[in-house]
Amino acid sequence: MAVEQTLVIIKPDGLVKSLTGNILTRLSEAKLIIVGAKAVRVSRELAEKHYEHLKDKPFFEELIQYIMGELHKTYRVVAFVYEGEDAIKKVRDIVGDTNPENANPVTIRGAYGRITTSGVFENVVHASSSPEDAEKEIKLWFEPHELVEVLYPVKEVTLEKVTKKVWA
Ligand code: IDP
Ligand code: MG
Repeated sequence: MAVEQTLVIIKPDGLVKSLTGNILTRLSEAKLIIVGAKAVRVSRELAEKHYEHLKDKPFFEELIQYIMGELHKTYRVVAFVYEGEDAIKKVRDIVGDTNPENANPVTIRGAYGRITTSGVFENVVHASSSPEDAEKEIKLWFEPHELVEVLYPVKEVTLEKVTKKVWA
């Protein structure tokens, strides 16, 4: 077994249902460590890149609206990077099947997910499903300085005329 990283996202339905504490408690049973965590307002660009592999599906547009928070009028998600032995499978086992109707009731999705009348799977959490996906997703959602470890090779760039917000 190898040490792996995996991206976990508490989706807007998980936040609306106040499930953050419950989800983190369940994930803690996997004995992994958290190496990154933040609340994110999901842009359309981020949503479309994250779900790029599903862009030809009939539910794609609704899925984008779901992860952006449009369906729940809750425009944020909470993202975590977990690390440890066999992290991807351990987290997926706790999270459960993609379709909440098929998911084992003891899993997070089985307990708290639902299918909307228009057919999108509201399944509370995202979890990476392979090492390749995990790397792609972690690089998409986190910058190197937001993680407590250097997970992937980095390079230094010198930026000129950077405009950013600082505390007034
Ligand atoms: P995963 O989240 O279990 O890895 P993916 O196939 O990567 O599943 O799909 C991403 C998300 O798209 C799912 O979590 C779910 O919200 C939604 N989704 C996937 N397949 C379907 C479907 O057949 N109908 C409706 N929504 C779906
Ligand atoms: Mg997936």
